[in-house]
Amino acid sequence: MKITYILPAIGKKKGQKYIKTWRLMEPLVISTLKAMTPDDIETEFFDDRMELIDYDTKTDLVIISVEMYTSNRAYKIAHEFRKRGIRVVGGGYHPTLMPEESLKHFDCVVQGNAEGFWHELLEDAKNNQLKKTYQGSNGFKKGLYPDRSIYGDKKYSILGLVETGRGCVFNCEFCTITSAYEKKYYRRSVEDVVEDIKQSGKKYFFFVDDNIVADEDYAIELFKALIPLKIKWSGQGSLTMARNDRLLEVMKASGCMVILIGYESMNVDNLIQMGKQWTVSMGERDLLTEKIHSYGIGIYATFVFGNEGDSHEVFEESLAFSMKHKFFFVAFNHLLPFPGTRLHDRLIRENKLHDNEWWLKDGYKYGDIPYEPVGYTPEELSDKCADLRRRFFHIGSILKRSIEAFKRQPSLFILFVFLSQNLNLRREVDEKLRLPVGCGLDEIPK
Ligand code: B12
Ligand code: SF4
Repeated sequence: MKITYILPAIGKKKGQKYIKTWRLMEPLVISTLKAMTPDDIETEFFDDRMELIDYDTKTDLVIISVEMYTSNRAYKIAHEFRKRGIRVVGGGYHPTLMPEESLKHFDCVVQGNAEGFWHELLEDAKNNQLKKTYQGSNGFKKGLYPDRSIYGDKKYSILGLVETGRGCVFNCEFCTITSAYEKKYYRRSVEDVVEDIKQSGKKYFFFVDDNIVADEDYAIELFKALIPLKIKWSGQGSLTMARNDRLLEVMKASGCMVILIGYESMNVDNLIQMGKQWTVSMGERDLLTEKIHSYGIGIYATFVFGNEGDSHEVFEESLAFSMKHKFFFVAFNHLLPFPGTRLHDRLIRENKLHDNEWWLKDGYKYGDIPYEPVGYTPEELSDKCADLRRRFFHIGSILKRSIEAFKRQPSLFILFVFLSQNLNLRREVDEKLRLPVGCGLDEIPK
């Protein structure tokens, strides 16, 4: 039997074969699935973000990993294969949260993590008895490490992606993770994380956990175990980490360069509405931010706009706060009602969505706002976010912040990361904006 893995792109501009960008991150989901696949099954992989898919490839089963943004395109890709008589399995966050929609487009839909059923699914496929749905369990499988040989000669960024935990104990209204993992957090054993890092042969890592400090005792144990490996890493975590000096100390010692923190909003009412009031009180924000910087750790700050309390001042305050702290990177995102989240349900109840299934709408573009925000038109909200990004990633701002970045972490390597990635994010502001989500597959040879 032969299986073909596919990682779909969000969409491509008309006539565009590839998404132009800096080296893309490796797709950990594909190497994780490959690691569980027995050797007697032949495999191949198309990364739709950087190459054309061969729809006429000789294969028995197509495996597509689907996110909300890639769902529309994934369905079109699935259709092309099914037209050729090939069975297609869809899994990932979107099918997990939207199984009924996904079943309209795939022969088989899987929910949750593949570890629980992957062998059963492959056996069923071999015996022509593929079921319509499979339900995964959400924890880790002991001793399972990604098999990166599936990437072949595709050129990805030097960062190795590694999981240390799955899910999150918090319950923010807009968040897919908490919906998919039902507010639970699953830890991976420290030995497995260390072994994964060793096997990758890499030096620089991105820990993909949504909140790497969700369990502070575990995080301390993990960071201590990373120290002898002498790696450099970045990850994501909540600002609450700054209340724990011991945690920051071992985090830095373990090689943490940059940590992504979701500040989300400068407006407390917005935080309450998001279910994120647990973060910190407003006065504490500056102190905790400075504390993290004082340990020589850079911050990638993210904000979200489109909540009811987002007056003009909130936009400006967020930019001023970001410039004051001279963050390593920022993301000024617009609030998006991802399907399967409490936010999506609320906006439906309040009759604010332009289309309940907005992500499938033809003509929907990256950056479009699919609801009526309070106080702005959807276009104004989208433009305001783009404007903040352009100002933060202005050359003058990059240069000013680079001096501070170097003072905090006096290393030429980190300065290189800072400059190259800030320039990359600057370019991406306009490159990604208005990318047609799930656009037609006009690159398929007729
Ligand atoms: C790394 C990452 C990125 C990287 C991309 C890396 C890459 N090459 O894939 C970068 C930084 C570029 C990125 C960008 C974005 N990301 Co991102 N990203 C992640 C992150 C942190 C880790 C993904 C990962 O590798 N997980 C580890 C793998 C092993 O887990 P997994 O994907 O869940 O796969 C398991 C199961 O789901 C299942 N499974 C998955 N697919 C399939 C398929 C089949 C057939 C089967 C059987 C099983 C199966 O089995 C796997 C093993 O158990 C996740 C959050 C997270 N913790 O997962 C967000 C996440 C996937 N990203 C998200 C978003 C929104 C984005 C952006 C849109 C952000 C933005 N505003 O621009 C962009 C667009 C990405 C795109 N598709 O082009 C959302 C998606 C939400 C949704 N409903 O779809 C997530 C969930 C974050 C969040 N908190 O909401 N991202
Ligand atoms: S803290 Fe982050 S991962 Fe956890 S529920 Fe909130 S947004 Fe989601």
